[in-house]
Amino acid sequence: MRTLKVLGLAAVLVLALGAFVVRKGGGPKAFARRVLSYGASRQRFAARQDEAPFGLLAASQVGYAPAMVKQFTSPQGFASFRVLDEGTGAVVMTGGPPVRTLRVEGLGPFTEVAIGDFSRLDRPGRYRLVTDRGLTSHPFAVGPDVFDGPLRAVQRGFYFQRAFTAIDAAHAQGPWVRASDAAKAPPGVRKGWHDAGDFSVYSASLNTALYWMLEAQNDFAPTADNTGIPESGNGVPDLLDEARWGLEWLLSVQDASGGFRNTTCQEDYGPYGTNSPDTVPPYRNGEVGTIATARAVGSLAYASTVFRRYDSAFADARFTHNQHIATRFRQ
Ligand SMILES: [Ca+2]
Repeated sequence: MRTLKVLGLAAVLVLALGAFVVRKGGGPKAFARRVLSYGASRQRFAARQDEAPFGLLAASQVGYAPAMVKQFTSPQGFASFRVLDEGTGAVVMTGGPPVRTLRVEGLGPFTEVAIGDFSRLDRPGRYRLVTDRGLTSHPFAVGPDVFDGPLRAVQRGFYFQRAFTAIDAAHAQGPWVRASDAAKAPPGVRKGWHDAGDFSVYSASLNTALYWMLEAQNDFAPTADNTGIPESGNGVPDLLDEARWGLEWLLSVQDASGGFRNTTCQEDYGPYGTNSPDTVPPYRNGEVGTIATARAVGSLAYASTVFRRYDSAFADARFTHNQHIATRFRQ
């Protein structure tokens, strides 16, 4: 009798789970992913705050480095403002009227916003702004390390977008794993980053991302080799490892003419939100194009200067060679 009860309970549970899966869609894999991400979803929901649009002063929630220009935006004018220490409530700075106003569109009833400046606050800490008319900001940080977290998050985002590879549990550091989709790539095509919604790989967005990665490396030379990607710990800054992931796609879509392809794309797309690396059909090669080739030449030339310090063979043998071929294509 007891066994029957347990079996009955199990059957009810299975039916309930089945109904849940059917209702939410996506099958057992998607269901398992939802179960694994339950904790994070709950945490996000608990942190959610519903606020009136433009009901607060807008201060950077990323924070401000001590020496940088620090400004906030107010939906209404003010004669003065104070900066309060978030922990003690003490006034650490007072400021005057807006340094400028700005005409704006698309902000509902607001056609003008006022900009306040508190650049002279350079002591690291956590603060809040209050105007003489009583508007306040969310708390924000001033410190030399305020960009570390967001930078890491952006870099991690590129890792999760990697194409034609598995995202494994060790590096996902969470439930967002998937099997390799390398078998769906056209012959010879490797790596790159999937686009946001349709999972194709595009020359335009990939080269734009490459430019900013190389620019960041060139300007700031971040050395972090521990961001949790498969290439962490190899002695090369992880930002460059990520850039190389995009560059290798670029090199793999050059055809015999020397020109570069526009995309590695899907034949057709399902409705937005329904495409996934698991379900899309195999990819096909996009066309070779003049603009795509010009973009590639620019990226490869820039990359050859940035990579030389770390991998001169990669910089010289591949980039310079491919650049020459592509230059001939353009002529
Ligand atoms: Ca590395």
